[in-house]
Amino acid sequence: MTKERTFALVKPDGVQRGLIGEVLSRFERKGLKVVAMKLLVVTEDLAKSYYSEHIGKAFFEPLIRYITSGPSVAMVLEGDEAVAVVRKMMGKTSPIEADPGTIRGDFGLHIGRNIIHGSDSLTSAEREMSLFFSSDEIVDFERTDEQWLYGE
Ligand code: DAT
Ligand code: MG
Repeated sequence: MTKERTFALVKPDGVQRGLIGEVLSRFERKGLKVVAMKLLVVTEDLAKSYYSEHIGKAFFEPLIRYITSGPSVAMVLEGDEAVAVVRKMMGKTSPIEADPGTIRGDFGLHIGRNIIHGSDSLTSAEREMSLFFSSDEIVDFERTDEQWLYGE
């Protein structure tokens, strides 16, 4: 097993549309462990570092306005291959193209309002986790169902 930690964010549209519980519930039922979580309004400075890879693209300014437009819920999820698992559960960037059964495929209609973010690699995960959480806000613990999730 390759235990990983990844970063996910329920974006302001997900919070306003009452989807925090739905999203969290999917991750929990999958077996991913929530090891850090907070509700916050992403500031412009944080948004710009978080999305620095997109500086200069046409959608950058609207993206910054969107992500800072209201509260988001940030979390760190842990589990076997968590980075890839979360990306799969989110679906493609555009909710129009995202498969039914994925979060974006089930709840979105527009690329500029796609409900959730998830890190795309372990390197991004490390970077994003440290932008949103201090190390003492990420908690090591065992979930009692782990032996049933992973076997021997
Ligand atoms: P993802 O969120 O799937 O990792 P990304 O990192 O390429 O996608 O882009 C970050 C966010 O920027 C994405 O969730 C929504 C927005 N975005 C990306 N491409 C876009 C586009 N062509 N038009 C409008 N918004 C876009
Ligand atoms: Mg991305």
